Amino acid sequence: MSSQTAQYLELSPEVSAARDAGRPLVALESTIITHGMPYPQNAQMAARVEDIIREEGSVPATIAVIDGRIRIGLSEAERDSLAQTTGAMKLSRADLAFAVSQGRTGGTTVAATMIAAELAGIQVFATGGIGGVHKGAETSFDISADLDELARTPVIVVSAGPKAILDVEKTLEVLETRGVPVVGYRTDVMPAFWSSRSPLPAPLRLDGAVEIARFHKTRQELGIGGGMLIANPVPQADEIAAEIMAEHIAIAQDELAPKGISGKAVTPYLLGRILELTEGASLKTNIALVENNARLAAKIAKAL
Ligand code: PSU
Ligand code: MN
Repeated sequence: MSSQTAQYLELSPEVSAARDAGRPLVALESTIITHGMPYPQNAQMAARVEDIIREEGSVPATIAVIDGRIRIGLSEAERDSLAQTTGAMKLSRADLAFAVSQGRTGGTTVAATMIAAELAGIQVFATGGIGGVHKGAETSFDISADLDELARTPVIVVSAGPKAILDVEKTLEVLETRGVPVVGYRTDVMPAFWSSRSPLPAPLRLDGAVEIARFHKTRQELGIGGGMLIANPVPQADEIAAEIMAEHIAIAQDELAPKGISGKAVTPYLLGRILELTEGASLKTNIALVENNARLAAKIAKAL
């Protein structure tokens, strides 16, 4: 990392020591904390996910922008305070540097977390679900910057698939066009975030962390840039059936236009509304799938 870049990054003592010792690191995002879940479940989820990564023998690095500093690894107090911050920005590639230059605080989306992870030399990142092509994108043009980031930044993103609020079929088409491998973990079909299965085939399949690490290494050695998306199904014990979720998603989706909700507000609105419609069940499943992704990401980091 150049000193020009380093001046903006602040590594926690735990992350810094892990880097010096060459220990495996796993990045975690923070938009899921600031915009994806309510308090206090967001804070509890963020703490638990870090513990899971430590239990698996890797070191967690929760990434966020706090008062204009790109923070790689947060203390418990900082994480908890971020979880209660109202008015945090939702940062992607377009506005990460804006927040830094203006001394602002924000949660980093998948795209912004990938950028920061790469700057810090972290190759694996666990989240819930990535952003993608929204339903109705043919008129709204709403396609998440997460997809372009996967195409350009060499980080492995472990997810439960694109969020099921999206047009998953179109999301897969864009990922293919941009040259992003989508790997089903121990599955031939794409998971659907809250549900373990969708009708769509997974483009590729691997059954172990070592195989995923080998695939990533091979891509790098061949000079094929960019990241990859791992689609890790939510454990069946925690899933909600896709047919049930489809009804809730349709209700929430139909409220967007009348309420004038667009742009960055779409995903947080849909997740919040679906939480209400499922009386909290969607949040329980969301937490379970993030934990499941953290466990796999820690294993991949070790394998690398
Ligand atoms: N995974 C979750 N909940 C979330 C997100 C991921 O379980 O809230 C966040 C990620 O930060 C992702 C963002 O990058 O949602 C997508 O937002 P958009 O659709 O506006 O690009
Ligand atoms: Mn969008």
